[in-house]
Amino acid sequence: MTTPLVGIIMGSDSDLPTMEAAILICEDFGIPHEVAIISAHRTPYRMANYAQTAIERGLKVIIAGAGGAAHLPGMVAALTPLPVIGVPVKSRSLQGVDSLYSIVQMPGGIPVATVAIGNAKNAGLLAAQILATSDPQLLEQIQNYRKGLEENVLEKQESLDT
Ligand code: RP5
Repeated sequence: MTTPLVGIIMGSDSDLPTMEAAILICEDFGIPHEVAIISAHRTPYRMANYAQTAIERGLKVIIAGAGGAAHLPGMVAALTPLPVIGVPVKSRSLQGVDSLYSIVQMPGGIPVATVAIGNAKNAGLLAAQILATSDPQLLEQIQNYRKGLEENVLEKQESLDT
């Protein structure tokens, strides 16, 4: 079995539809990953155990999504020196602004790289780019992906011009 390099965790199974985009990026780039529901509030000891054993289990990056009082990314970042990417999940009452503020406002010393509300796709890509700093093959895949983005824009332009 391949050791997961990216841990994709979320506070609730209700976050899964949002976090699917990060899972998809890992699948598309062939990055070994694992997915877990871990709540900072409902399962705090599970969260601590996950974060504290992350390095010894071989993880290189953690993507953590949460909504509302979104403490999961910050608490995990406090418990491991691995890079943590936070995904603010759109909440029912405040549309995810609460999640964004909870995740992005980390105190100096314990960073969480925070993407836009609901943008788990960029979290997956950022994780891939972090891994690509020591993986030339993955770096090439990312460069090809970006070429694809560029070609897509140019094709749209061409169809406007014709
Ligand atoms: C957070 O509370 C989760 O990340 C989720 O976004 C939010 C609501 O959770 P559920 O009530 O849907 O389980 O911990």
